[in-house]
Amino acid sequence: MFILIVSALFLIIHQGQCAMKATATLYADNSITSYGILTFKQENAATPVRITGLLSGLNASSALGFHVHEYAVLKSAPNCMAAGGHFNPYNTTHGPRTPDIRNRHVGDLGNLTTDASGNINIDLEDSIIQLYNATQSIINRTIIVHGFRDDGGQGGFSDSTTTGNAGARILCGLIQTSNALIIKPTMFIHYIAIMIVIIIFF
Ligand SMILES: [Cu+2]
Repeated sequence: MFILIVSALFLIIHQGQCAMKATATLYADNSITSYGILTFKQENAATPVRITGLLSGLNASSALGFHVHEYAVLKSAPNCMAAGGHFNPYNTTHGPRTPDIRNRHVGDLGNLTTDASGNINIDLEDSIIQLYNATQSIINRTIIVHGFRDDGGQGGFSDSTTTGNAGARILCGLIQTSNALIIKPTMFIHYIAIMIVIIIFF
């Protein structure tokens, strides 16, 4: 019983403090061919989301637009068009991956650049997208890699200010939470402290 109470208290205290993690497997449009898996990790709601992963089999030495689009797609053989437009809860103008929300959509993540073999080793951070349950959460939305460079709204094309003139949706994947929260070492210290306090007072 003791343990149950302590565990319940512990979970309440730590809700929102555990790191959150999500993953997305990227497929070619309407295909079951996977091009790699991306991992999204955020320590708490006030820290950036870190995106890591390896994508391969793409055109060599190319900048490819990279965005979170609004709607979910199927986990496998996704129809990338079903993801709708850029995730843009604040109705802002399209822009580059900047910490200034006034000059981008929440889902605007700039470009990925492939190496000479057509691979991308992704490791980037963004301070606007969220994994926590907020207006900016990207969970159950779709990550998309486009065929061309995102001009960040500056290209002067008719779709520069909406999509960055990034071209076709070549890869997409549903962003899903990973079931396990990441337990930090400090949480055990808090757990033991709560146990001691309860034992002393009861
Ligand atoms: Cu896009």
